[in-house]
Amino acid sequence: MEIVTDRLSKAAEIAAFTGAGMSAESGVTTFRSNDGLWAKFKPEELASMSAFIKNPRLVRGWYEERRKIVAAAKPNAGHYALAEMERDFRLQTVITQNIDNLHRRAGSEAVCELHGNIEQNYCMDCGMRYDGSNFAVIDETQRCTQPGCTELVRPDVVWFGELLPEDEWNSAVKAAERADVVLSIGTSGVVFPAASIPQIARKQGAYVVEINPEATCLSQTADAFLQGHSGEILPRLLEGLRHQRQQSSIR
Ligand code: BV8
Ligand code: ZN
Repeated sequence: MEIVTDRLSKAAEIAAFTGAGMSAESGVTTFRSNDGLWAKFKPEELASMSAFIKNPRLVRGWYEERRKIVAAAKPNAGHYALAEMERDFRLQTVITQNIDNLHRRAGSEAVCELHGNIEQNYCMDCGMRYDGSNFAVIDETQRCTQPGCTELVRPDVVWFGELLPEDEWNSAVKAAERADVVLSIGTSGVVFPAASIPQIARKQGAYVVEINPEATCLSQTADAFLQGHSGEILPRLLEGLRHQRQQSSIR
């Protein structure tokens, strides 16, 4: 832990790359651990355009259920630690695969949402946005209510087989290429191209730290592996940074 804190205190730029494990302690189930969301369904069955066209009601029901879990969830100590690292230290960007908005709700400002945001929806034809309160206007058929438009309204998330939003992806790659240290937190590193972010950073000489209770396919290429829960490890790293700053100000 000390070596990592030391690296973080010396870094000119830090980036965080987060996955579903980041939100596990907020009660938002992950995708691949045994109680994960996918455990009940196969990803292509639900998080894909073909699944949505085939059975919009099933896919909408799944997102409705997850939206409720996310709405009831609160950012955990890990989210708040990253927000404070952005405010008081040199964390430049949070690159997240998560669609639960918990980083922003914890106060992080520079957030790249690679896979979209579950609280946002849009009409597949006219593009009309249905976010938050006005989402309720869509009746059971979940069709657009704009005059003359009857197209389906879909969640503003990236489904399997869909391209990631270009701006988000480009800013994420830029942040990874500039970072001296990357914290890869709570991700199994299975979903691409997002999972290539730590490698992109490493190729530019970044020091990559993995934070996860279990080893993953990213572990071999990480420079440090902090085994444990992000809600517990990130506040300790923040504490260490504060302590180092205090020490250097006394000297
Ligand atoms: C695309 C939004 C281009 C929807 C999601 C190579 C290159 C490019 C593409 C591919 C490729 N190989 C395969 C592909 C196709 C595919 C893919 O990667 N498939 C996988 C399954 C093999 N990729 C795509 O389709 C992507 N698009 O490639 O476009 C293209 C387009 C057209 C034609 C050709 C090419 C789009 C992928 C986006 C899918 N959308 N989410 C929704 O959420 O409903 S992905 C979904 O998985 C979530 O975003 C999730 O975040 C993400 C990744 O999972 P993780 O975050 O890692 O979560 P997981 O549960 O797996 O792991 C949690 C970890 O946390 C575990 O390790 C656990 O130990 C740990 N943990 C648990 N508790 C804690 C903890 N860690 C810390 N603290 C704790 N307390
Ligand atoms: Zn429309």
